[in-house]
Amino acid sequence: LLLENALRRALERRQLSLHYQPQFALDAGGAARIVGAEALLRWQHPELGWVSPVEFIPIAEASGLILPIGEWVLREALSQLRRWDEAGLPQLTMAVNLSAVQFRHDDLPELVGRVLAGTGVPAWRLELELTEGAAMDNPAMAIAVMNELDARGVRLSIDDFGTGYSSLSYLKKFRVGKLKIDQSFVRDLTEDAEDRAIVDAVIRMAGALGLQTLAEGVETEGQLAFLRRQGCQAVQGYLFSRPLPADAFAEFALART
Ligand code: G
Ligand code: G
Ligand code: MN
Ligand code: NA
Repeated sequence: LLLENALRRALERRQLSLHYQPQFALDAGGAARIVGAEALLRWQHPELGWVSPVEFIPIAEASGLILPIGEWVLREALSQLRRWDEAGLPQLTMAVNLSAVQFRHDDLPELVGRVLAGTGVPAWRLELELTEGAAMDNPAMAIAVMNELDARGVRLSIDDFGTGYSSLSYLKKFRVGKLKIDQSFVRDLTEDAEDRAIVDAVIRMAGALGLQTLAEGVETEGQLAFLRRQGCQAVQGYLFSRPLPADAFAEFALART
C-alpha cells in the first residue's frame, strides 16, 4: 500500500521517465541498422531510488494505476519520437509495452487513436508489445482488439515469445506482425543446443506464418552470428546498447547513421 500511494503521486511529481533501447534490423550485407526504439518505464523515487518495473508494474496493474500510467507512457514515447524526427534522427518505430490490463480496457483502440492524432505520429510507426498471457487470457476479445488496432494501422508484436502459453493455433488468428524471442532462449545460445533448436524453430515458424522475428537480450557476437545465420530479422540487447535516456539515445542513433 505504501508503494501504491507513492506510485499514485509519482506521475504528478514527474518521477516517472522513459528509457529507450535501440532495435536493429539485420541487413543482408551484414550490417545492423537502427530501425526503432523500445520505451521502458523508469521510476526514480526520492527516498527509494530507482524502483524496477518488475516491482511496480504489478502494483500499478492491481490498483488500476496502470491505465493513467500507460496513457502517459504512450503519449511521452510518441512525443519523443517527434522530437527525434526534428533532431534529424532516421524515421524510427516506437515499441511500447502494454499491460494485460490496458489491453483488456474497452477504450484502448480509441485511446491509441487519440494519442496518435495528438502527437501527429503515423500509426505504422507505433508497435504495441503484448505478452502471450494478455492475448490468451480471452482470445476472442484479443482477436477483436487486435483487428481494431490493425485497422488503425498500428503494429503489434508478441513480447517474451516462448515463455507464456500461447496456443500456436491462435498465432494465425492474431493480427501480430512480429514475435519477440525471449531473452531466456538467447542467453545460452552458443552453449546450449536445445536453445538453438528452439530459436531456430521459432524463426522458421514465424517465417512460414509471415511474421517477423526480433531476438531480445543479444549480448555477444556469437549470439548475433547464430541469429543472423538462421534468418532472424532484428535484434536488441546490450551488445548494441542498454536502454538509454532520450538524449543519449539521440546521440547514439546519430552517431550510427
Ligand atoms: O527494462 P526492464 O528490464 O527494467 O523492464 C522490466 C519489465 O518491465 C519488462 O518485462 C518490461 O516489459 C516491463 N515494462 C517496462 N516498461 C513498461 C511499460 O511502460 N509498461 C508495461 N506494462 N511494462 C513495462
Ligand atoms: O519484457 P521486456 O522484453 O519488455 O523487457 C525487456 C527487459 O530486458 C528490460 O528490462 C531491459 O532492460 C532488459 N534487457 C534489454 N537488453 C538486455 C540484454 O542484452 N541483457 C539483459 N540481461 N537484459 C536486457
Ligand atoms: Mn518488451
Ligand atoms: Na521480453
